[in-house]
Amino acid sequence: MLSFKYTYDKMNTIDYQEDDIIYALATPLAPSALAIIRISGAGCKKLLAPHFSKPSSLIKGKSHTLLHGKILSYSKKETIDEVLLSLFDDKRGYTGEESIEIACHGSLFGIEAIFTLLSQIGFRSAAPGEFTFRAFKHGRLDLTQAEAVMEIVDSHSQKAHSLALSRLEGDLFKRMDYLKKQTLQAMSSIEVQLDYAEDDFSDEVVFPSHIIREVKESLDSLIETYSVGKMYKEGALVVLAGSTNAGKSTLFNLLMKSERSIVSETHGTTRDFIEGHTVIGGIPITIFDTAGLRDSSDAVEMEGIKRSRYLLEKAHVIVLLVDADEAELQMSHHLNIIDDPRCITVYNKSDIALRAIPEGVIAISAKNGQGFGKLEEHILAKIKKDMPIIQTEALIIESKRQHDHLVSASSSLKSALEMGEKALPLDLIAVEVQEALSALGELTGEVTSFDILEQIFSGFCVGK
Ligand SMILES: Nc1nc2c(ncn2[C@@H]2O[C@H](COP(=O)(O)OP(=O)(O)O)[C@@H](O)[C@H]2O)c(=O)[nH]1
Ligand SMILES: [Mg+2]
Repeated sequence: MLSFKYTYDKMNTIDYQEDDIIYALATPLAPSALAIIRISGAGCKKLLAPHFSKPSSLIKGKSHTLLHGKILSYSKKETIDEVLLSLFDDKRGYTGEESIEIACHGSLFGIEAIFTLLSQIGFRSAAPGEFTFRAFKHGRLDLTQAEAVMEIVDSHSQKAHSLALSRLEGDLFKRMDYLKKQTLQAMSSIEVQLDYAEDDFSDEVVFPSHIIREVKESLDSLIETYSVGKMYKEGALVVLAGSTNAGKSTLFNLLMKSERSIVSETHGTTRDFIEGHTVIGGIPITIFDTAGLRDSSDAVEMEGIKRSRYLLEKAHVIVLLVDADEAELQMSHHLNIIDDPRCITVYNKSDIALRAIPEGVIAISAKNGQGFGKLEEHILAKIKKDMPIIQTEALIIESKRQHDHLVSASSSLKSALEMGEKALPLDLIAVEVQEALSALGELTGEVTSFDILEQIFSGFCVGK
């Protein structure tokens, strides 16, 4: 398989065959009912036609239509598979090139056989992200949209998915485009004055601070959304901790909605930690059920406790579970955890508690689910505690690359504003405004080096 680096190197030289026809499996390589093989490049219909049961229908086939038929072997003597082709013309479809999507049966043997045929007729297998790269090259997508494609593929919750989708639809691109135009307007107003000053020796300069301030504020509010976007993308780590038999494994199973962890009256049952995944309030959550924290002479249990402590360090939220009837005693063993701002103390076994549960504490029954909704709300509130409050409809970013360019643009504009206030010469200010423009241009991919492009696209899966 070609690496993307190779592709880019080729592209940098005259050698690059941008009109190479590329192919890749767009669905996972695993036995399944259907699989989709993507093909892109000028002339692909004509080259595939002799190996398709209805060659002229394929050649004449209109964009965005389906064609049912059979893929034939290179010798045309055998049928490889019965397929459905989706056809796209040049400048249409995902890559902006003539392309075909073959929906075939998801047999590994069949897929391999089609791949062999495609190589035999001169197509080459695509590098990771190469389809999206071509879409980017042909101006079908800007860089923020290309990244959104990957973000959609990687999303683990409905919220992360819909945020990425809005970026793919160009919301971020449009916002950036507007801010760039505003910055450019400020830049030209500075430049005009610089030219004018040369002729006229006029020293009455007008620094377009209002535009620059407005752009900077917009950039800053986008920058602020990064921590939120990152949370929706990467999710949060929640660790269940507490004494043995507090009911951590029972709660874990409740959160997982399945009997994943062994629940037992025997103290010290959970030794290794168990990891599970769920979604709370649109945020993907990784939950760890851990070994109960107690002094033990058992080497395996001690190792488990050591791992529990390690996880506690990394957690975004610690749920400290205590048995309602033994709450004070158990809490006295975990004072260091209770004092931690990430900790939520939860009284468990509310269903059988003999003692009155104090007002205001969070009480649940991990066994029958009582209080579970409230607990989820508390977990969510803890996760969001340090996150800025953002309107539900707001545009949110999750890419570190985009974040860093926004920060750099904003800091250049900040310098420009400060220099403006000190009435420093306009040509010095122009340099800062120009820097901001370049950072914004890099963000959308207008002025991005091949190294950066390689880094971005090679993170994609093959077939995207
Ligand atoms: N009645 C009742 N029993 C519970 C509850 N949560 C856990 N248990 C019981 O307490 C025992 C210890 O539970 P487990 O989840 O293994 O505790 P862990 O050691 O903290 O993981 C088991 O017998 C559970 O059935 C609860 O909310 N109510
Ligand atoms: Mg347990």
